Amino acid sequence: MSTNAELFERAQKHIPGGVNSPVRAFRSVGGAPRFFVRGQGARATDVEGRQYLDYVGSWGPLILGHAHPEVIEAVRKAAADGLSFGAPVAAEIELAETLCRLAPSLDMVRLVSSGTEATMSAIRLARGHTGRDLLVKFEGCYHGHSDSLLVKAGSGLLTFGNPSSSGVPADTARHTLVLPYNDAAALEEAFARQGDDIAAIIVEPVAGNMNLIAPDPAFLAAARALTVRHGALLIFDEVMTGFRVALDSAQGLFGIVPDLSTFGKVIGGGMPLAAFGGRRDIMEKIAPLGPVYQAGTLSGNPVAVAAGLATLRLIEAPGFYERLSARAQQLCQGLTAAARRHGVDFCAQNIGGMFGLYFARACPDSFAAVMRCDTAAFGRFFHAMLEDGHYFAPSAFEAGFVSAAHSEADIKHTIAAAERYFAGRGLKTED
Ligand code: HOZ
Repeated sequence: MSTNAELFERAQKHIPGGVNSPVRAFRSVGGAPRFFVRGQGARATDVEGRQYLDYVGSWGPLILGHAHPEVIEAVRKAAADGLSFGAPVAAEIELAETLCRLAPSLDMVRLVSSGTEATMSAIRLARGHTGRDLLVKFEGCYHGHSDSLLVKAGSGLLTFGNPSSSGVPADTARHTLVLPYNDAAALEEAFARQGDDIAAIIVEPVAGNMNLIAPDPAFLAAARALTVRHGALLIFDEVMTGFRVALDSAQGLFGIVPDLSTFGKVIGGGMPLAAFGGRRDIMEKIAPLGPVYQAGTLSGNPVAVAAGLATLRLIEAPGFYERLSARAQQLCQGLTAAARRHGVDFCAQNIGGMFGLYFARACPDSFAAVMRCDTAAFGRFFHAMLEDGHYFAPSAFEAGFVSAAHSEADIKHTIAAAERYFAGRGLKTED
């Protein structure tokens, strides 16, 4: 049997950095990534046979935990009937109908295979619809890895301190205007200056790729009002928040109806599936109805659609989000209280089933504030918890996730481990 370290060494010979997505590489916390062999409920087991309570959940999709029997059964059944047709299947309609019924802004949706495809296509559509090029995004927000979006982005780019990717043509980057998150005044100024050239604002309605930053309601309201006033579109990137913070997603939770939205993660139940959608008059601009082109061989893949439908059916159960939120809140309040008892500058907060952990006295409300958190203290905490069997995201700039499979006892177990750590290491962050 190979160890994690051995597999990591082998992986690096033929896979850049040994991983197929940079934030998995443990670079900012050090050490070898865990190579997982199986997951069940709230727990995942690595190649060395060590079991972890999993607070990453595949970076969000696993809202029901690992290998939920109904999801696995749906996948098994769909797979037995054929993996792909490159032609329509009836289940795609059911998924589109379900998404449109649950998310307030959706009249129509197009299914794709990844969040990156969804955001890239939504932006092309916004540009095609408005006939404008300029896109507004916010510093620290991450919307996948298409060219216009890799400017001052979050997630792996922030984790590795290189927030704008090389390889993006300057001519593309100049069409992206980057503003501070949660700053309604900066948004007002930008629209006063260039409002009639702006095709769209794209925003994570809860920022989840620079750790978790809760939105200021006035900021989201300004984004909505300004886009309406200037004939631009508002795109909510709900790849992370969709069906994660509430059954009607962040747009329902905050009562703001965007023109276009993107979804991923939860809607695929762990399979590669994402979507973009919105107002009918805009969505009808997509080929074959309109001039904006978008396509994909595996779009609407029947196995992924089956996993998504099974997941969506289960999260519609009454009380599902109340229980999920209560678990995430139990974790955040418990960790914060444990840290405070031992004089550690730490806090945590959740919105629905997603949460943020910060080595700081107060939960940050901006990119600048999150950058002041103590990342070295996070790294030490991360490794201590990992050693004890609690798997958090290997970066101080990613949100965490709780699933319906996490029990009250699981959360207590994690809080108790953190308390032991805080008791032994009453680290104070520097002012
Ligand atoms: N974009 C994801 C984090 N926000 C990471 C995806 C992955 O590494 O799997």
